[in-house]
Amino acid sequence: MQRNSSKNQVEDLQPQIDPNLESVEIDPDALEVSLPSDKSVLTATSSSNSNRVATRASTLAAQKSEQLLNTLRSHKHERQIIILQDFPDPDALSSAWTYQLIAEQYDIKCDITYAGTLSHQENIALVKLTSLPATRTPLQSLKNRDLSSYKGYVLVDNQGTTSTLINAVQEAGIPLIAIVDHHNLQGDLKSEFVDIRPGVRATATIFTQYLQAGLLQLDSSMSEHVNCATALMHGLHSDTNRLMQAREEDFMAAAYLSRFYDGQLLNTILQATRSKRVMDVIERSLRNRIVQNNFSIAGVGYLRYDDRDAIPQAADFLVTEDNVHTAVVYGIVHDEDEEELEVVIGSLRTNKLTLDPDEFIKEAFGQDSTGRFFGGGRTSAGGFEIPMGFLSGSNENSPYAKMKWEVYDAQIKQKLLKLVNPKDNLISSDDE
Ligand SMILES: [Mn+2]
Repeated sequence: MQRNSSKNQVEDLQPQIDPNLESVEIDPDALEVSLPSDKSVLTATSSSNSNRVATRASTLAAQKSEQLLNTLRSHKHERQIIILQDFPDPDALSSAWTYQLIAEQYDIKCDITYAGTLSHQENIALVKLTSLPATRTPLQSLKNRDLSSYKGYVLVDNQGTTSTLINAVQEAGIPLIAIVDHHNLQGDLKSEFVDIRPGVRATATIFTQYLQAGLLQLDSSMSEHVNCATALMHGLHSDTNRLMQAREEDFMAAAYLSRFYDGQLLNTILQATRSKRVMDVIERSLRNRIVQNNFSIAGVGYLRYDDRDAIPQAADFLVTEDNVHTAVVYGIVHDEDEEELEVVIGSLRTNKLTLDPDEFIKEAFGQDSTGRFFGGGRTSAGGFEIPMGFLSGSNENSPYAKMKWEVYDAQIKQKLLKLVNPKDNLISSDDE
């Protein structure tokens, strides 16, 4: 703890004004609010526990903001690539955008990219309505591209385990500059800047704290800033189940964003409707589900890549059944662009406070031969991806495709039911 240096931190946070750049100025008032003075630290010591926790959290946020600022300063005029999970959600998209806007002040140009699709109707609406600058780059086209212009890559709302682009970027020798996430630690990637805070409910909260620390002065007369604040609000909302699982920090972030975001725009984004194909997958999950010990488990068979997000939506729906606290939905997703690419994708949703989705999924499916887990999670939600490798494709032979599904379906159920069955007592027993 370097609390005694907090005053210096405030000074350090003042960027050197680069005459070539316009808006690098940081508001010292904004800094004062988030950086605890020595006095407030003293007060916290003698006050309640929760205050101390809050102080520690805001000290951490301030320290991280300062570190990020220093990192950006040392990479001025460079080009970076921000890699999101293959199927980015609003939290990832809005956080990446915020990083891009912050970095722009140091003449760092960032391309935001992901390999999969924006399959959730709300995500498509978010990107379209806010003009969010993220583009899809399938693995093959990234490999074909000259990546030498990128002097660094950045991971936001993921730690590389949910992106198929990561290996290509690493093989191109691009260094990892920053990683900002709120999922549990997934591995030991070496990065210049690391801010991984599993206690925070949304990466959007972390980025809002950077804004509050003065890394970027939002201006409500600029539509780009208003749209970005709206996107962050959406990210925060969706990762906290409409704030129902939000903690103090998330509420504080939402309060700050409320000064800038466009409520009407957010409402329009949230009103995006479901496609028929998503409805069909939800219907299949209802038909195929088995309920045991308050777990609802459903395999939905084959899905097109574009409909991948129907899986978490089906899990969201199944968990609303009376007497169900946890739902797991999975299916085989095939990419029509890249014929042979098939992957089992699953989603977990839980209302059970004592069930840790990250632990549950790691326990259920274990690791691959390189030690990488097939999935993980955060509070109340988790997911997994199991590549099908040699068994991918050849589905034009329908008895073969059926057989393949049955094998995967049986294997996944087997692994899940081992944990669901209380006799094995593998899930930490609490109230049972
Ligand atoms: Mn998130």
